[in-house]
Amino acid sequence: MAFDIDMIKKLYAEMPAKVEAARKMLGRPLTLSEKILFSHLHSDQKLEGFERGGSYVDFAPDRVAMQDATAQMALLQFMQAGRPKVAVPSTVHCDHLISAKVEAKQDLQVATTESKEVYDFLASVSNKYGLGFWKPGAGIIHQVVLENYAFPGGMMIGTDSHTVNAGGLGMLAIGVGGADACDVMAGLAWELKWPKLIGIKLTGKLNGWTAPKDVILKVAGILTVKGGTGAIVEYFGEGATSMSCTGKGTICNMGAEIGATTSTFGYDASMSRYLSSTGRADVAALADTVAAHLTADPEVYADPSKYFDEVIEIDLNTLEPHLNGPFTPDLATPISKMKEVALANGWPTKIEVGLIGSCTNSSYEDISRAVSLAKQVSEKGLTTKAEYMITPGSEQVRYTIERDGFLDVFSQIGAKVFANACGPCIGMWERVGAEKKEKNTIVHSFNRNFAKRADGNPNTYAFVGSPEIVTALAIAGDLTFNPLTDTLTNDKGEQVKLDAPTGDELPVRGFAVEDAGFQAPAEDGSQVVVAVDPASKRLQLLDPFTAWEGTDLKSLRLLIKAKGKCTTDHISMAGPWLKFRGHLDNISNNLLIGAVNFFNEKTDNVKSQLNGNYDTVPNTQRAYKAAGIGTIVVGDENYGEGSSREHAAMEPRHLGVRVVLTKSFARIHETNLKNKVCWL
Ligand code: MIC
Ligand code: SF4
Repeated sequence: MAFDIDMIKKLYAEMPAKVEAARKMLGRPLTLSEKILFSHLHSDQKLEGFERGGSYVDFAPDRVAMQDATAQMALLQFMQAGRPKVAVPSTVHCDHLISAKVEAKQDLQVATTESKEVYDFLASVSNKYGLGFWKPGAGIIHQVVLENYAFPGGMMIGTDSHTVNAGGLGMLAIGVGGADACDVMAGLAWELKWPKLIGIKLTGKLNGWTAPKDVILKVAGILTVKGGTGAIVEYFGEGATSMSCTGKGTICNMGAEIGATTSTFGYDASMSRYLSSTGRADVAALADTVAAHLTADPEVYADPSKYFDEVIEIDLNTLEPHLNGPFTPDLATPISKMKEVALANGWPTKIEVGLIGSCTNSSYEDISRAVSLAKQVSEKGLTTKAEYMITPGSEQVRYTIERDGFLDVFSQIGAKVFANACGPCIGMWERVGAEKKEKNTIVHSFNRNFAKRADGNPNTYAFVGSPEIVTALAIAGDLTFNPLTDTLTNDKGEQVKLDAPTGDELPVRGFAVEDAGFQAPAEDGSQVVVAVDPASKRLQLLDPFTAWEGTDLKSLRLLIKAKGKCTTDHISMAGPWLKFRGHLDNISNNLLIGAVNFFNEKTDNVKSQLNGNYDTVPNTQRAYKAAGIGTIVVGDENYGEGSSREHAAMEPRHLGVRVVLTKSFARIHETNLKNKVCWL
């Protein structure tokens, strides 16, 4: 049975009347996104014809999810709210703090020792305030949410930009900063600018080497990293309904990379199958009763340009596999053009490592299709040229793929299986030799490939592809290899071709797991004590920021003018810094260390206007702070692209930056900067 089934029942019971009222008020058919938005208006929010991209509207999301790296700050804020319990079902997932070094078991042990203080804190806060707690090793937040909590027509927020993954089950799931999560857990309304709507019609059917990932790689190429800003992307058409539910999740997941508020798909048979196979036939049965409200009105998909602000059509029959990168997820190259493009750009073509998994691409279907390629290595007398690594998305998937013999096949090609956690995707990869900063190429099925993201090496060229393409390229060890047309030389000196991947959408024998890693909270948590050691290096209780003095800001000094891309990874780097996510002062020592100084093209090297000397950004800023001098940070376009981490907004404020001036901001970062944090 599903978690929180009564909440889902209530929502579905009220949905028809709410949808009808909105349809009547607007006097036209509704898109799916509008149906979900209108059925989640906060009780104090008046129903009206909101202006897309203009009106600020109050919502009541159904649930909240937080991962360990962001939950610490969100829960430190929630503890100040004075509530005995969270107001809506909420969960915490321990996935970001586990380094990938040796293999799953050993790495997990290291993490549970090293981060014990943080895990204990998160577990006891969850226990006290009624949040579900998913232990380290249980899996990556977005996979665990998809397997357990996501449901068609629901609205959730999560303190991670890839919360949008749950759109694969027909939700509106939106990434936010911790202060927003704190508001909703405290029973307050959640505000969002009424989004614009982009409709993407998928015609035809995926076939051969092409996978759901290629849809979003293509879309990212069309829309770029900021093309989805302020918009919900709604997918529809025969190509959508013929695709698996987890494939839809992959597409929605990477919608974060085009800046979209979220992405979603209408309820269909693939979602019903997925719900049933993950033990939620009850949710599928309920959804069937309101199925017409869980997708757009038929008129909308028949004439989409009338209802969406922008419509894109993609023919899956002819869609080619893509590889996006390096250094940005929107630089899309079809596999047939890669050779030419790579050589023209001087990208290193030898592939050192292929990595599959992550929250984006670790479904049973993904793994089974990748395994169908790994099997061909011994069948065809090949050897795998690159290293190959797997990070499963959840213990349920890991256990099931082990049972079904997939991990054995992978081990025959020398694969390493890391913990069910973020690992290499977020820089928690202790890659041997990365410190030498050598120019090299990796391919992965994750979602982001900003400089330094996976292994901290600025010279690692990372390309994003489907698990199938990543596996084929790891076997070939060559970025210019096109598995659709090219051959490989086997141990007999023959030319052999890889057969196109095949796999199962869902495990034929069903999912299985021994310990999924869930810990339910205490019925009455009032006696649970949450202790934070004042001497801790990892956790620090929050003090309110000083309020604005009410007068104009004058005589500010320029801390840094950042050149080019300045993502949240540049502003508050992850990897080794993740351990300080619960300690604002300590993590502030990474402030803007990845940003390129416009004037000398260096990172973490700025001129102090106090003494004319060059120093690191945090040192320079701390000196201004000590002298009581406010500063200004200047950025370019789409500043703060990427993550939901509010540290990127809190650190500058904590250290005394008064103004961030840019041509434009990414949505979540803008909200984080403006946010009145709820403990103020
Ligand atoms: C990411 O993929 O960048 C992260 C790490 O999951 C972040 C969250 C964070 O910064 O903690 C995200 O996408 O929001
Ligand atoms: Fe974790 Fe990477 Fe997914 Fe972020 S994108 S949640 S770091 S696996």
